[in-house]
Amino acid sequence: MRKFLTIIIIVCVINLINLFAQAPEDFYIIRMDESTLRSLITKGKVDILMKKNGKYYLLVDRTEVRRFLRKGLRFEFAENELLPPVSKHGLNGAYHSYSELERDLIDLEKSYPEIAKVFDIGDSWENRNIYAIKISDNVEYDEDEAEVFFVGCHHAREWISVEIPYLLAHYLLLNYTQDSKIKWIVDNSEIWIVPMLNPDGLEYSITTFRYWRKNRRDNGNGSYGVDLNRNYGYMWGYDNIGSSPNTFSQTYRGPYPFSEPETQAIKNLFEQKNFKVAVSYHSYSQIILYPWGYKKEPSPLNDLLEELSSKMSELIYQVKGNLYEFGQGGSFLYLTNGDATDWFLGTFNIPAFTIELPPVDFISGGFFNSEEDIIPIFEENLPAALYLIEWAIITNN
Ligand code: 0X9
Ligand code: CA
Ligand code: ZN
Repeated sequence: MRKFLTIIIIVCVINLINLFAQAPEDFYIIRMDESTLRSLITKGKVDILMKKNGKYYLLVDRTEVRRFLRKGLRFEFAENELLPPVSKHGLNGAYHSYSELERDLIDLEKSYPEIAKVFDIGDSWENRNIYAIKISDNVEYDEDEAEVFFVGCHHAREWISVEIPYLLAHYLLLNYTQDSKIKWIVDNSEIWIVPMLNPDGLEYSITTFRYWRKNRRDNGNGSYGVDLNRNYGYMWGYDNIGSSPNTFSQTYRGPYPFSEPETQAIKNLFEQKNFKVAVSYHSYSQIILYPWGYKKEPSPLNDLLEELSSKMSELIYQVKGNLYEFGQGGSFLYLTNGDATDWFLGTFNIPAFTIELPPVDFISGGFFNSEEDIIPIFEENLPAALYLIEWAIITNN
């Protein structure tokens, strides 16, 4: 009897250690087979990281672990089996870390002082700068030209979403003098690009926990982070399906709208400018989404959004034959409230898009894109980005 008790205690202790030591703070990677996963799927609710050797890897928080244990689901903790791909170039390889982005943006400004200017539009919780680069002729002046907006990295682990807007800036500057179409675009618009909205989260995903999604607010109860893409002020907290009031949740919406310095920075910029169109890059899924996210009914701009995304999808397809499907976020993917694009459209009445970059699913890599994929993904997205800027210029006149 004594022996039996001891064994039970040891098993409990091991489980407790697993619970608290597998991942930093409140997240765990667990592994399960397909039938277990099927019994659990309620659309959009499980965070599947990838499939490997026939098993599914999920990112779950503490409350979910408890729930699964109570339900008697069969799963194992699997933290150590999913390490980030090793790279020769540095901590996050060919992807930009915070300081690499800072360096490269400042380099761009130095190389193209007439048409590029870097702005520090706000500070993160951990005091990193949130950088915007403005690209236009007479860049020092706020001219009466179509203003357009591109942002990446609301979500820390979506590393590819930093590279696409960064490379867009790079491409426009590099080709300004060589390519008359690019010169026309740059001369007639003011292009604002924020490649890394969530520098704290990004750094945390590089150094500590690859699957980190939120920012790094200390919620004061042992949990960290607000989902920046649930913190915007339009229909914020509309329901608990599209965002969560629970600080431990991956989609925690924050204590109030724009509670985060990162979303504040975007709010301030939008209040000073007069943006005509906005794009927010994410990964993964290879789809183009537009508002509403908070409900399934179409927005007043639905026809325009439909037209622009179908054109973008076509332009992307023409580059390498990759199909980006498109549709309204709330009906095509899942419901979200307080996301950036709902706020852009709901507050400023402009077309706004979430572009979920490749890969298409978790079986093809999920949040991991190999370094070799960065340039091809940029190349296929470039014509769509240019098309939106041109559209903004033409409709501005
Ligand atoms: O959930 C999100 O914030 C975005 N997807 S991600 O996997 N990158 O986190 C999608 C936001 C788009 N809006 C809706 N689907 N409603
Ligand atoms: Ca200008
Ligand atoms: Zn995202």
